[in-house]
Amino acid sequence: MALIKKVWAREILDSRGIPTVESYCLLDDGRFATASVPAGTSTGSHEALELRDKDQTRYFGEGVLKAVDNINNIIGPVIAGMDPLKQSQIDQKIIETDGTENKTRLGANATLAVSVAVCKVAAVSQGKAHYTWINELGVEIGMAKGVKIPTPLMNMINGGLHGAGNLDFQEFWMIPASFKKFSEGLQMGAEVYHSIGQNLSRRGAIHSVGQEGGYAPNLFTNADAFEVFVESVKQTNYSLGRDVFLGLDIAANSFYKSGEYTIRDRSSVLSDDQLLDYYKDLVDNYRLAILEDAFQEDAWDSWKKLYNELSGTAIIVGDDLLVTNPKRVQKAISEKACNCAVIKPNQIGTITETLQVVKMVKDAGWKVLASHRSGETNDTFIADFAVGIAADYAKFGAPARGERVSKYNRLSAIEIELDFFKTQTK
Ligand code: 2PG
Ligand code: MG
Repeated sequence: MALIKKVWAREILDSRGIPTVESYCLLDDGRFATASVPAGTSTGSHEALELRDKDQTRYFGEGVLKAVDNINNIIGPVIAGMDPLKQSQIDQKIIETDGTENKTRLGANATLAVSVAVCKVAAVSQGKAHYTWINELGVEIGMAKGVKIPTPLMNMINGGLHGAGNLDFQEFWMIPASFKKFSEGLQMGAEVYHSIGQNLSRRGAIHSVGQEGGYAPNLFTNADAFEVFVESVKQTNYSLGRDVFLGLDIAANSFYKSGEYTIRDRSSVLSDDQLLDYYKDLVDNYRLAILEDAFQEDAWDSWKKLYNELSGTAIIVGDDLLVTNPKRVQKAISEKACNCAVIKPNQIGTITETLQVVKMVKDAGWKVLASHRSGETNDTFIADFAVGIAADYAKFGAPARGERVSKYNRLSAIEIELDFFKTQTK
């Protein structure tokens, strides 16, 4: 079996024009794989550390040369000679070499770039698809065998830290429901996306796009964005509440300050209870099916209340609350704070740790939502990862912009591949 010969890295740019890490893993039989890591804009404060140079003479301090250096001079030499099929041993070695709770020595951007490159090269060297190998790694730690194409949550309107500054909620998703094949769901998303674009043009609402390719319109309130959404769906062949549903990543951290939430739909600031009442109205009025990060990341009591009152009607998702961290996920399971977890490998820093969190989430009977970041590259690994862990949902942004559609298109390719193999085994 081929062993790891050399690992190296370089600094590249992500979709926001901000540096990120790309790594390269070479085996002694000449096979290799590269991996690049995404980065968040609205990051949770409990995420593993993304190491930035803070050298103000380069990229306003956002360079990642230290992380690159950590791969070239620390992680690479430590895992050279190891068997790439031993993902958990390699990740364990990286975790021990880092030796900190939150990857503060090496940087989660360095550790994940290597962990993913190893995972990919292991798949390549066995002639397996990435998603197949990821599923096998999951089975190794006790997850069920079997892959699945997730339902896409397509981000049509961008606000919050991803938008142009005039909507508080970060992501307004269209969730296809009446599709049989993933490719049909994707088509529904693209059609609704164009309908929203035309609608915004008619209203004269500026519709440049935000960080994830959704429109970043010039509207007055968050409720206006819902109205545009509803009208736009009516102009397609689909009906809201039957063919498509709406969902939100509220990313409430971004409009929370000192115990209060400020949104432009209300003239005065809102307490947690008032915000919860507002959400109840939204769920009733707009058929909201999924709500992510409805409260700020440490408001555990409000999360529990939200779960109690709305989990019968909508799926309650934690992202900044959970940050793909086993301790926070365990707490949320015991305290009944949500019933779906966003899974972002770069929030924790290795593939093995991410899989362990996925297992924990599934064992609790929760839904799994595999997610990209707002700062992306054209690496499509997260699409394979979503299929390999049999995620229920995946969000890769709008059905537009290269770094977003590359992942949706990868899901369509996997669908064709899976159909082909199904017919072969009949
Ligand atoms: C989120 C993500 C991805 P960011 O909040 O869920 O959509 O945004 O990567 O900026 O944290
Ligand atoms: Mg989020």
